[in-house]
Amino acid sequence: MSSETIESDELDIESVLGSSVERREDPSLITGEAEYTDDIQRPEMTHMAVLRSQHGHAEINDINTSTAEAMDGVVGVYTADDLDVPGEVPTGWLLPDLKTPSHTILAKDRVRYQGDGIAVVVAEENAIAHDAVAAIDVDYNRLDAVTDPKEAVEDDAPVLHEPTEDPTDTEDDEEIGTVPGNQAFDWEIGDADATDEAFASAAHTAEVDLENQRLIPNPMEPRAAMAEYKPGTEELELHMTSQNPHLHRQLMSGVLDVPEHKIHVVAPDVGGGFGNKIAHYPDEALVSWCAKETERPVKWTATRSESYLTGTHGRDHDTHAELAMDEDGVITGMRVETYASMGAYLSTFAPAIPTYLYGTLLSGQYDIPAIHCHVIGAFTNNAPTDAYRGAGRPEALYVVERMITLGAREMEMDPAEFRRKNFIPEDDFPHQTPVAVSYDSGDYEPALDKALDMVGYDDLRERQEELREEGRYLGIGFSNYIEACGLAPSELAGQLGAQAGLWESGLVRVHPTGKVTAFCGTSGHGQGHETTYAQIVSDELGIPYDDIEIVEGDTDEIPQGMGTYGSRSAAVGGSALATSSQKVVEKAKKIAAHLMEAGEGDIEFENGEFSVAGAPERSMGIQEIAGQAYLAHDMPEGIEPGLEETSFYDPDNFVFPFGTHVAVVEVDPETGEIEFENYVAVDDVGPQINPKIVEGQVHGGVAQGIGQAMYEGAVYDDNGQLTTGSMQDYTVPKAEHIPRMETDSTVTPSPHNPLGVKGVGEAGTIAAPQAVVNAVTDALQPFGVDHIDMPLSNESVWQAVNENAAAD
Ligand code: MCN
Repeated sequence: MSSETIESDELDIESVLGSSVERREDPSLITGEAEYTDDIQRPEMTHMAVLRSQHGHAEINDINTSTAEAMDGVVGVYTADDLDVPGEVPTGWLLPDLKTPSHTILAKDRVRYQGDGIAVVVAEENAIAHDAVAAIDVDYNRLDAVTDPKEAVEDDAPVLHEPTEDPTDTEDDEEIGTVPGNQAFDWEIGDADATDEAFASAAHTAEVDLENQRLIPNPMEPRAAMAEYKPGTEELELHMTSQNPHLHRQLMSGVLDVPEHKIHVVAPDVGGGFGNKIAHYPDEALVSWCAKETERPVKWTATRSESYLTGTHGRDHDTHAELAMDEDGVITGMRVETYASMGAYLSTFAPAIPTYLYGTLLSGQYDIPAIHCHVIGAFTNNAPTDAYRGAGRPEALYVVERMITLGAREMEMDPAEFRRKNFIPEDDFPHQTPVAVSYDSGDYEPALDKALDMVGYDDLRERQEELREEGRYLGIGFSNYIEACGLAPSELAGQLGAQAGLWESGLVRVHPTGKVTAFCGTSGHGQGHETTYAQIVSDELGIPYDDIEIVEGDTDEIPQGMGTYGSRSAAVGGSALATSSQKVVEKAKKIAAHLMEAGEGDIEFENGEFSVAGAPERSMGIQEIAGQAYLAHDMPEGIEPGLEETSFYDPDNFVFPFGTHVAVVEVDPETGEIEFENYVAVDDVGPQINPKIVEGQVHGGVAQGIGQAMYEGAVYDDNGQLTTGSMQDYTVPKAEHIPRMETDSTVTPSPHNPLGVKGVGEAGTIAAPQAVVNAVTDALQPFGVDHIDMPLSNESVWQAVNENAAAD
């Protein structure tokens, strides 16, 4: 179901929420008016380039910067010895036995991944800075590297970081244990004994070894930063490609030891993030330090190669998973063991991703009585991992949905019916899973039924049989995904190790003219917040959409904020704006009652009009009230002038969107080629603020999920060299790779926020990979192919067919 967009002047205040109004941010983005960080110019501005390690693992014997220093146009060359940065790259999420190795802003004696920063050059021109970097001579002593998380924790693996004392041991323990050098953490969730019992009494089991390959995010705009230091006021202004400017301000304050109120972070137009622009990287700290040191504005923009090497990567899991079932195909247990690569150092939110964002979703849409998940996080000689669209949840749902498909195969049941049989029943919400989270709401069968109907399931299965007779292999793959998003609530996040709250702030200011500026602490970078937030505020205040402006991404304008990731903006930021708008209406109601000489209880509010109950002719519009609120000649007693309100919204729980995606493919066993016949996505994200934006988010997410399933994958060689470090070697999915998509929805509101909304930004990416892999293995069932690791290249599909000689 595709909705047509409408123009803003066609909007009707009664239906502004739920209308597919055109994205208001697009005209400037598509006509070149948008201003990205790299577009910013300042008088006397200099440019920074970073010398990065060419080796995956090496000691640094010597760095000779003399040639670079002598080059015309070079302002300064700095190594770790020159930097007097008090802090290190911070870790924002702690686990009980987490090892947090030192991560200095520039590497000192040793580099641990290709791309590790060694020195910086500040120069009058960008090209000079890069030339000077090339002129720096580093004497390395190469060391053996390890790039696989499972191998990294073996005894004979090259060690990246020294063993440390086990932080969970206390003085009372008889012996203080040590955490081995490459082990970042050893974490588990669920009930191991109950799971063992489920397997001991299982009538049927299924198991699989699978890799969730390392991915490299490719936002259109690479990371960039421009810093300006004002010695007079000791203020630092930092423009940067940020998904969370307030968090970057807070972390930067600690790293540089500059008070937070002296740092002004601005995220101008940001060309996509997909999680890649959440973390605190060394680079923005370097730019800031260089600006302070040189007392000149300094700009740095990553080259595409630098983005590949040093932007945080995603996924990189090696997993063994098992499913236990009774004789009727009822699931009784699931056991998961995962090795997760952290890369060379801990990135800001990395510890949370293969643990709390992963293990807690292993129940999927299913009523599984016993689950146990064990994750070992390992340091490896690769770029650090962190959030990448979905972050932990795609990895979890990939495991769940592959296991469910293999469970159905073991039971010789139809995969849709096996799913239906094991769904959490609709009357069992809120549903407490055995892996800590409580799903607030859900109703899984309608989405499945709709998807089955859309693909014409019964006919498809018949056609599959007929085609097999002709030697053609059609496959149907299901993905019944769930996700936990709307990242908040602070109390829960705190219990799980977050070093920050996860509320969101919203400020709604109604000007004396009745026009509105609303400020939110989220920071959109492609999601259409200026449109959807204006829809929310317009609906709450009854003020026309075109009279409402949205401001995000500037720490001086917006009181505080937590940013945009974890599909939290609609559920948490949107709710903060809705709550502030409601407070504005409450205050305006008091003023209206006073001005109309009526009791407050007699005032009704609808579509921006306050009227006296039973006397509709006595009414005042909210925009008129705003004028009176600032004129302040006749205010009710105890009410201050002005009309603006702020909220810090902090919900009780995550939100849990879900859906059914179905991929239909034909696989050629002779060549390994996969051709899409159909892709159907039925998503339940609660009420949709803007169905067209929701559809766009689903399309984009599915495209990235198909990218993972079929094309993408970072490849490091044994020395830690990234062999897929460019767009030529790393296939980013293009329009021609993406099939026709049919989307539809069901609506199960979340009880946890005033809008009932659930996030959509990551849904497609979480859902799509397993839909594709399940479709391809379904097509190849006659060849006995149970599993193929992603990406499903023609070669790997062909090999799987030929390794299994079971063709009939
Ligand atoms: N929305 C809606 N109705 C709902 C839910 C959401 O209309 N029921 C709208 C929202 O108002 C918002 C958009 O859909 O305009 C996405 O909302 P939400 O799901 O809250 O996600 P966020 O805005 O917090 O965005 C983060 C999410 C993530 S985590 C990644 S990664 C991602 C994604 O968004 N990165 C993106 N989508 C992206 N889209 C673009 N263009 N670029 C990225 O980098």
